Amino acid sequence: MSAGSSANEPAPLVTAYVALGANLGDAQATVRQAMDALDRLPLSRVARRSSLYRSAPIARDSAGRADGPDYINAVVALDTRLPALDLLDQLQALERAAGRERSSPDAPRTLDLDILLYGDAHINSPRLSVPHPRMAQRAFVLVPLAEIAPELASAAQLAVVADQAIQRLQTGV
Ligand code: PH2
Ligand code: MG
Ligand code: MG
Repeated sequence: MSAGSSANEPAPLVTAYVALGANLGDAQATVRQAMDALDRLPLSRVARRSSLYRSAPIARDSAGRADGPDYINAVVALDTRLPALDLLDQLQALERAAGRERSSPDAPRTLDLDILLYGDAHINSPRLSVPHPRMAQRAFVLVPLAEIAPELASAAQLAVVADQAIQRLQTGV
């Protein structure tokens, strides 16, 4: 039998890293609730959660504009047996349930859930690029990632985004 081909075998367990972001409504509550919702996804468990962080909106490229309130961001490690595109379907369903409208790439959003890493997979499909193509340019991704997985965000990578102001919020009890 070839590896991974049997319908009877469970899919392999992978640690995925998911970035959470919100800047409309009660963003802190939305991000905390989304962490709980991720833990309830089928075949999945949240293994680690970062603190919540606050930062000003950052445009996806120099031509873009990112308006609106400050973002609340966080990163979780998700142990999952969902294939990457099934995980993406689940994340998009959670975004829709939170009232997400897809107007433009940098538009304010009630909830954004991005797959940063899916094990050590490299994925380039029309729907999904992993590792996330912009993660290395964003303090709001690298700083919470470094908190829960320091081996995945080196000091050199963090130094590249050190000019981006980001505030770690006090953890509630
Ligand atoms: N997400 C964006 C665009 N800009 N800026 C911050 N600070 N945090 C985000 O999550 C964010 C952003 C598009 O996904
Ligand atoms: Mg997204
Ligand atoms: Mg995003």
